[in-house]
Amino acid sequence: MGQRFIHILNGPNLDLLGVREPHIYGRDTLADVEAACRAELDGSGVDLVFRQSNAEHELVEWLHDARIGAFGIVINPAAFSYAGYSVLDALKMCDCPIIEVHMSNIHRREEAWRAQSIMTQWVTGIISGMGIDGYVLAVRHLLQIDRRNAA
Ligand code: CA2
Repeated sequence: MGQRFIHILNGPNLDLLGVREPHIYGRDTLADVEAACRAELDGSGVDLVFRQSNAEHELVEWLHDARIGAFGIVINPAAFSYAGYSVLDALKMCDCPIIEVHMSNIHRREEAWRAQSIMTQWVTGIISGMGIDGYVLAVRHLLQIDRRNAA
């Protein structure tokens, strides 16, 4: 069997995780998220591609990469969740399980628009409100699906 990958993609402003609004998003940085996901994958034989961009077209390109190489995708589209139709189209081209993660509970935020992710209609599952644990839980779930499929 060749190399096997989970792709974790992060949208705009998430590079400031741990720096801005810690009361909502916590004090962990995106590097901490990546480390926690790598720890979860340790010994599984699965590799991680972990990326963040503030540019919509980069997420589209990375989803094209994931379409070929990934057996699972975790995506926090951040503000692209609400109007990133090119990201949604690219997600629709991926056949593997896709987990949408939001660190905050988007249904419990002051701004009602945060609850209206256009990605949710397409993704396999959504985790929201569990902080950075949401990423780790998503990775664990994808590994579980993969093990079941292999059995
Ligand atoms: O809860 C999440 O993970 C979000 O996807 C984060 C997005 C926000 O637009 C979504 O409504 C919910 C990005 C928040 C703004 O970027 C920041 C990142 C880190 C710290 C402060 C702001």
